[in-house]
Amino acid sequence: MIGTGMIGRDHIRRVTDVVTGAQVVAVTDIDVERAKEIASTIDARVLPTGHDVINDPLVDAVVVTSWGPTHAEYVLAAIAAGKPVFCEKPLATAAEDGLRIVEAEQAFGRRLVQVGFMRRYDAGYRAMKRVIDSGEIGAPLLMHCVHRNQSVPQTYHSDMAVQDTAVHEIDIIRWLLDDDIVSTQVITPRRTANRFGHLQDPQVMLFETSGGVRIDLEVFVNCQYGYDIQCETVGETGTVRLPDPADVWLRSAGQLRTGVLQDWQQRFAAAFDREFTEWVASIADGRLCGPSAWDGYATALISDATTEARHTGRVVTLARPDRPAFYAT
Ligand code: NAD
Ligand code: ISE
Repeated sequence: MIGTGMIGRDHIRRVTDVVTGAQVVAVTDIDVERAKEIASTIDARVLPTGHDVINDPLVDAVVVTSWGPTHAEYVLAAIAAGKPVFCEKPLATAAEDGLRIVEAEQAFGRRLVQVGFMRRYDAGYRAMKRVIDSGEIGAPLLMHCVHRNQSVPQTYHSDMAVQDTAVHEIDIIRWLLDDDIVSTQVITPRRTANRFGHLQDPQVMLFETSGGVRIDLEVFVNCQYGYDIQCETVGETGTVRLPDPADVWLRSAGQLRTGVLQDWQQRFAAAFDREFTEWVASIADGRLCGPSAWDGYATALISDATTEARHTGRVVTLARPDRPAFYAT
């Protein structure tokens, strides 16, 4: 495990307590005390750097949960070592690094990389995909998406609204519609007072796929009230939308109310568990089948174009990249 911050610790707990067939044997973090603290609870070794973890003879597979800009370096090193690597999103914070990864993996000759797009393992998104694929709502025409976080730290900057946050929607849109985004635009409304001064929050992103589906996405990462993910697909003869996470309905003091989840750990806990269980099983089978380096690269292309769209205020178009046969699903 490279990076023992919030999600690193959550995945360490998952590998240790939930998944069978895997054990965390080595961890690292540039914050050594943080790495030592978690290592002491699971009897793992603390190694000086990510490269020491990757090249350690006891390490069969690598999980990268450090900050986004460090991902590509570690994924490339894992490919060079011939070891399967699970990389949290984003695979790369610049598309040229994503391209280097897909080229290195193809040169190696076998899939080694899986990207942490866990929404593909969420029961609600899976049900939505079944409905779309069944043709029950006719051809999809529009999607309305909302991605709200309660708050973000000062280190979160405006480009992260797409690189770190909207990248989840970019991936799930590609997966749900089996299509790519070829046009992107960003609209910047009045900023919330509940943000650090440097941040544009909220942002509205407008995408179009090569098949002409139009998508609006609200990214609002300081919404205060909770963690709220919404998605509705509008087709020719019907619509399908994500269910809200189940919670009890409370009738009390003249009110009827229910709770809103507060963070991604709660909202996607079951999806993360399934993602890791299937990833470990696929390594044992010798056949990785989850979100690929190509998915990571394709999302980075759209993410870069969206960043350009916000910086220039223009609509940015991009060509649909040709997926190599190596990444055929
Ligand atoms: P975090 O800041 O809590 O943790 C990141 C950790 O990485 C820190 O402990 C930091 O010291 C360490 N680190 C940074 N550079 C390093 C390096 N070169 N080598 C080793 N350690 C290094 O951040 P987080 O919230 O845990 O996010 C980590 C990654 O996981 C990000 O890419 C983020 O986008 C992703 N993430 C994904 C989801 C999801 O829903 N799938 C949720 C949260 C985070
Ligand atoms: C974080 O890294 C995640 O991946 C969360 O799912 C997302 O909601 C949040 O905005 C990101 O910063």
